[in-house]
Amino acid sequence: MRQIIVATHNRDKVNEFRGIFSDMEIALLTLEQFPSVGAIEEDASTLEGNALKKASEVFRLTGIPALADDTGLEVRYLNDAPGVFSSRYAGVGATYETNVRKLLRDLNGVPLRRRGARFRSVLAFVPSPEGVEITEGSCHGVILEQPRGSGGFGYDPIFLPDGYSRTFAEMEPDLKNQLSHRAKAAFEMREILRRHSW
Ligand code: ITT
Repeated sequence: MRQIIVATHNRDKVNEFRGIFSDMEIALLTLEQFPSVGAIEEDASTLEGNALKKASEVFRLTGIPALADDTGLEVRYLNDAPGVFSSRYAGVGATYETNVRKLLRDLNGVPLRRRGARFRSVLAFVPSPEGVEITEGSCHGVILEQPRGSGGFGYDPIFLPDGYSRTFAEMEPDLKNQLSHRAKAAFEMREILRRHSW
């Protein structure tokens, strides 16, 4: 079976990729199986730059075709912040909870109609030094005033996708995996993976 290594240290992302690619004949390896691959600094100024850096570095270190994801939550009222800084919005040592709390503080008193936001995921697939593939997906919604639900991860409890009455943290994982930013970018990537032989 063909193998891909998912170039992330985030287990929640790995779980989602397992769901999204479950019907494909591809074995997904993770960085847990390659402890020598340490943290990769995300110092690019764009999601594209960081995704490409993570995938290229993991491919270079393991020799296995690598798939990376860089995701940002862009809040219109905050001029698209936290964006590329979504994982460290609350500063050094930020957690999902402290990031959510900071975002709710920054939006304190802002009415729902002005709390529009979108998640944006960029995926980079590096199967060889020359063959780089990039896909992107986004999902629009609003940032609620209070967290709701215990599923998902990150900002999911405060993100209500447009057209739905449940937050990403309140819906079944399968539903998030059909309509999310990551799912859309991954569906496009599936077509690319089908065409590739390695
Ligand atoms: P890697 O770089 O190792 O992949 P990371 O957690 O640092 O892991 P990102 O920089 O792409 O990954 O993610 C930014 C943050 O955005 C992440 O830490 C979560 O807090 C949040 N996030 C990403 N995807 C999300 C999703 O589908 N739902 C909710 N929050 C998400």
